[in-house]
Amino acid sequence: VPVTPEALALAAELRRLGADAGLDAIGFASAEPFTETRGHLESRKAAGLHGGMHFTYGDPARSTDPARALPGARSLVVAARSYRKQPPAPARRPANHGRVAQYSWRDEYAPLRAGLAQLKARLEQDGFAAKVLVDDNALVDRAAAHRAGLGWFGKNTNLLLPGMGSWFVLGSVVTDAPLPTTPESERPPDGCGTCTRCLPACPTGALVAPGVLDARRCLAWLLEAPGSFPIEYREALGGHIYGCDDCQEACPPNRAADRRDPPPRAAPTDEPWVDLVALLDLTDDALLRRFERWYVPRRQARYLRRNALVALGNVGDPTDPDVRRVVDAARTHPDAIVREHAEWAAHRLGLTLASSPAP
Ligand code: B12
Ligand code: SF4
Ligand code: SF4
Repeated sequence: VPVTPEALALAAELRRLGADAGLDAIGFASAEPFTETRGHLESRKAAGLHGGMHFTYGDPARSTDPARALPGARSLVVAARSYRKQPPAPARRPANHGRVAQYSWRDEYAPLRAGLAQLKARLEQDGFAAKVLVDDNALVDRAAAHRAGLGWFGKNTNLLLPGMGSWFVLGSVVTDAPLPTTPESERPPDGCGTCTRCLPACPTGALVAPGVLDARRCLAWLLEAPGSFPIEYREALGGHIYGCDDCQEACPPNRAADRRDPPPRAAPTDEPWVDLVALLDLTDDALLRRFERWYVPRRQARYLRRNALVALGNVGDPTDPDVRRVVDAARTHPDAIVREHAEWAAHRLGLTLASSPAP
């Protein structure tokens, strides 16, 4: 499609608008189906690497075809928004606390969505149809960002932006507007080179080959998956309670970006740590309200308890009477899943049941 001066002017204006709305990088891509990514989704699903995840794996044909989300789709305006922050004090884990991945210290998707909504409104002003898709099962965000020239696929499967690293959330506006797209020759080249640091940095070996993640082992997924937490990965969970950043923290381009351009300080309302004892003390209703922003399997509080018990088993202080109390209480919980993970935690902490008679 020939690029008209109007399309170029509109693209320039969208870039300006996006920058003003706090979007760190913007690129344009054609809305043709992502055939290669569809192949990746289908072959990985066939090999079981999706570990039962639905998301984009539920209907790969749909999630790789933007026209399914917006009939007549021609272009994607793809944006990245940084969520990197310097941890607030204390920088080290407080006693009996679990660790939250940086993308969840606050709602990072809302400001990304708001920025993209401004671009959508500008497109609609010219009579085009437009739809915002952020972390939605209808679009493969990393593949869109890659096609729009925002970055390269790291061996940890994250999309890295040249000079800026991978601490970004990604989203798009899909539109029927004809916009200039980034030609393949202008996309950033692979920036990993010979580095392979992320592969051994994964505590469960979930990066089974460069660029290939086995969700059955990925802690970020296991914390979101229903059922029992696989026993073989419980110790590896350490203190993680939501998400996992290990393969990004090990990544040299992320470290270099932080040195060059130190991130802003976290706000007092950011939540890098969660008090696991306080969590286990909440009622089911209060638990689900308190962690409303998190993806909790089937919105069942039992899974928050399960995760907290495994994390507490790993990082809890067995001499703390409150730790003993919540673990003991969970050992007699009516839910068998909670009981089983409490037994594991008690064993790992070397606790005997307070209420059981002395041998
Ligand atoms: C399902 C999902 C997950 C799953 C599976 C992740 C995965 N790697 O597949 C789980 C729950 C584990 C997960 C975890 C995380 N996720 Co997630 N997740 C998604 C979701 C919903 C779909 C991703 C998807 O379709 N994966 C399918 C596979 C096929 O894609 P892929 O892994 O990206 O694979 C590409 C590479 O493998 C590459 N490739 C293929 N062959 C080869 C070979 C080589 C050598 C190389 C280098 C690459 C390569 O091509 C593939 C694409 O075609 C998206 C949102 C969305 N709608 O897109 C967010 C998304 C990918 N997640 C995101 C984030 C932030 C995370 C976490 C960092 C959160 C956390 N701290 O816990 C972790 C990172 C874990 C990791 N190493 O990927 C961001 C990614 C931001 C970025 N800069 O890349 C997204 C885009 C959400 C968003 N809108 O911002 N996530
Ligand atoms: S998010 Fe954690 S568990 Fe998942 S691949 Fe990265 S390091 Fe491994
Ligand atoms: S750690 Fe190295 S190999 Fe892994 S994504 Fe970062 S640069 Fe690429």
